[in-house]
Amino acid sequence: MAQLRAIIFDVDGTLAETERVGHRVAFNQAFAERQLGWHWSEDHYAQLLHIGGGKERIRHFIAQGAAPLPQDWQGEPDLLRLHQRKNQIYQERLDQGQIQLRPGVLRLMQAARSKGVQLAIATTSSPSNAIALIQKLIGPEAPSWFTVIAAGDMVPHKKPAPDIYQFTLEALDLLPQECVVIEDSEPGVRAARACHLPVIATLHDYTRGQDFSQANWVVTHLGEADNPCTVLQGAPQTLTQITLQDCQQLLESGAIAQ
Ligand code: XBP
Ligand code: MG
Repeated sequence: MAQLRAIIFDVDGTLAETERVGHRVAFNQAFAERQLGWHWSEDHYAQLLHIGGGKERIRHFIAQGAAPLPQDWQGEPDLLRLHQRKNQIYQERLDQGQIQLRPGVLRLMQAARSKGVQLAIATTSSPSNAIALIQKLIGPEAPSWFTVIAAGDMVPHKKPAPDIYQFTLEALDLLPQECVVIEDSEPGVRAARACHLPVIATLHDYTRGQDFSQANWVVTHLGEADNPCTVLQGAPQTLTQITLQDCQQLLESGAIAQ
C-alpha cells in the first residue's frame, strides 16, 4: 500500500499570499525607481501570473509590445538588475511583516515533522525568496525542516513544465505515490500532475478562476480547528482541515493513476 513519505509545498500563493501585496507591489516599486512608467494593476498581474518566474514575466510583458522602453534600456542586463531590485524590495516587505502564512500550513508541517514525514519545497521563485519567507514566517531555523528546497533557476523550465517537481522527486529519492503536493495555481497543478504526483490545490482570490480540473482535491485552504476549509472538488465534503491522514487517504485513493 502507498505510504506517505513527503509533502511537497509550493511557495507563492500556497504558504502565503505573496503575490498581491508582495511580489506585485515590489515589481511596481522597482519599475518606478527605474522610471519606466510601467504599473501592474491587480487585474493585469492576475493575467501575468500565468507566466511562471519573475524574470520570465517581465520578458513576456516587454515582448507583448505594450511596455515603452527607455532610450538607455540595455536589454537583458537591465532586466536582471530590475528583477534583483524587485526581490530586495520583496524581502524588505517580508521583514516588515506585510505577508502572513495561510491557514493550516504550519499545522500540517508540524504534524508531518512529528510523524517523520519529510517536507520539501518546489517553487518557481528564487531560492533566496523562498528561504527568506520560510525564515521570516516560520522561524530562523525552519529551512532545515525541508529535505529539499527546489527553486527558481535550479531547473531549465519553470511551471507548468514538470522540471521542478521532477527535480524534487529525484532529490527526495521517492516515488510520486509516496508524496502529496500542495499547490495554489493551474500552472503548479499541471507541473505536479505531469510527474503523476497527487495534488491538493488551495485556492485564493488570484487563482480562483483558473482551471483546476487536473487537481485531485481542491479546497479553499488547508484549514484550522477554528477556521474550517471548504471542499470544492474531490475530497470528502465533511473535511474541515487537511491532516496527514487525509494525505494518506488521497494516496490510497489511487490518485496517481488518474
Ligand atoms: C510563483 C511565481 C514567482 C513569483 C515571483 O512561484 O511565479 O515567479 O511570482 O518570484 P510559485 P520570482 O507559486 O511556484 O512559488 O520573481 O523570484 O521569480
Ligand atoms: Mg504558487
